[in-house]
Amino acid sequence: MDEARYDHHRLRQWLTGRAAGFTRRDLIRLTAALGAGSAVSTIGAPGRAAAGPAGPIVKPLPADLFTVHGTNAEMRWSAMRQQGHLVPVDRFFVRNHTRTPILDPDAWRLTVTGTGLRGGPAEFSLGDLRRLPAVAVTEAVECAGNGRGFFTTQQGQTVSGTPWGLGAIGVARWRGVRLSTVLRRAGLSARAVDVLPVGLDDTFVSGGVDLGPVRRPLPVRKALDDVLLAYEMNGEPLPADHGFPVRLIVPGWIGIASIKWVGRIEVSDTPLFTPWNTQFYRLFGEGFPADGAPFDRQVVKSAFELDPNAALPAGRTRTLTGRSWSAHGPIRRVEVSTDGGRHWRRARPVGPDAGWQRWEIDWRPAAPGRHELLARATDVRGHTQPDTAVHNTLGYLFDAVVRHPVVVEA
Ligand SMILES: Nc1nc2c(c(=O)[nH]1)N[C@H]1C(S)=C(S)[C@@H](COP(=O)(O)O)O[C@H]1N2
Ligand SMILES: [Mo]
Repeated sequence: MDEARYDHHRLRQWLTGRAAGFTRRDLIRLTAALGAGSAVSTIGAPGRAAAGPAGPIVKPLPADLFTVHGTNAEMRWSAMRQQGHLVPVDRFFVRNHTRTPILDPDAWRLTVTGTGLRGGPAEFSLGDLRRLPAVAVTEAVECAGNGRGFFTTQQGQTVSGTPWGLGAIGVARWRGVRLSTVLRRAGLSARAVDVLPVGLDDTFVSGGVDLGPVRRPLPVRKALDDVLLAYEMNGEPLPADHGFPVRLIVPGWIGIASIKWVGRIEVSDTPLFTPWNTQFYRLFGEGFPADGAPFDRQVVKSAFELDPNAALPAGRTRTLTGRSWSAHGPIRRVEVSTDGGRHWRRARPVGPDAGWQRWEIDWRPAAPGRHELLARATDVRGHTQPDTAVHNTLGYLFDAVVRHPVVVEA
């Protein structure tokens, strides 16, 4: 079964009450009464250190590297111009529902529990995980709402959520243990269908309702495929803001799947529901089902390594650089327009395609004034960035070509 079909199947089970006798009304009632969803129990704070950080994010957020949106920090694309393939930690975007918790790695434990195990709960220390076979991957983490701001600024539409530009993505080298290795050691049963990683950060309160800890179920098929429990990022221990001591990395899927500060994993023989796969991270609005359309994967996007309204000198050749990416496979082609979309030229690929494809193209702007740069990528499966993204009320999956303004100076 593919991802969308699985989600449909899961939703049908839920609607017909086969999800452990747990209905949508139960979810709403429980959420209101207990301040938690179905899978929440006592997720105390084992390993949580006494004092938290002063702000929601621990690392410095200098204005030349980040744009801050509340508890989140977006990478400025100009900060990647002189960089290699990977995004250094000092400029990697941060998406926090609440705030970065400071966890004690010695006290930290990963507990694996649930009806999808053959036996009782299993527990792993950080040392236990480090002794298991390690794998490393170069993968993107990208927020489902990356580019959301362009629904408004470029398409004149209303959406809710953080008004990200294109900087809610980063590519890093992640090292850790396969989730499949840990689940099998924990005694995974053949009847398991869903895997629910639960974060150790504060519970998330939305509209006055405590929705419990950040958590979103994964089908067991994905969990056993290519998901990592990562404890290193770019060759260093995971930084606090990115999930120390251990986070999930779920290749190709929207950022919310890659739960940070994971403390517990519930494995279930019935489908699981949380606000993060029912209320959020579904496509709502005109043309979508009332329950919302499910999605897990990212779409094709491109960005120039320039600030909006960057100043470029007239009459001098400039190498424009950028990156394009798709969750459906490598990028096959990137076309760039320097005249607002009238003419297109092929950009030159630079380096490997892993997480994203870097590219460059020369441009000699003749006339001073305002110009619009456009980059449009096509992936190996033939997905090309459209002129307009499909509107949805929560502003996910903005894949349209972004019109990037620059000012050419005499
Ligand atoms: N526990 C926990 N995990 C989380 C989140 C969170 O707030 N809490 N945010 C999610 C979202 S929405 C995204 S886009 C990614 C962001 O990862 P980063 O902050 O390392 O860039 O983490 C995901 N994992
Ligand atoms: Mo996200």
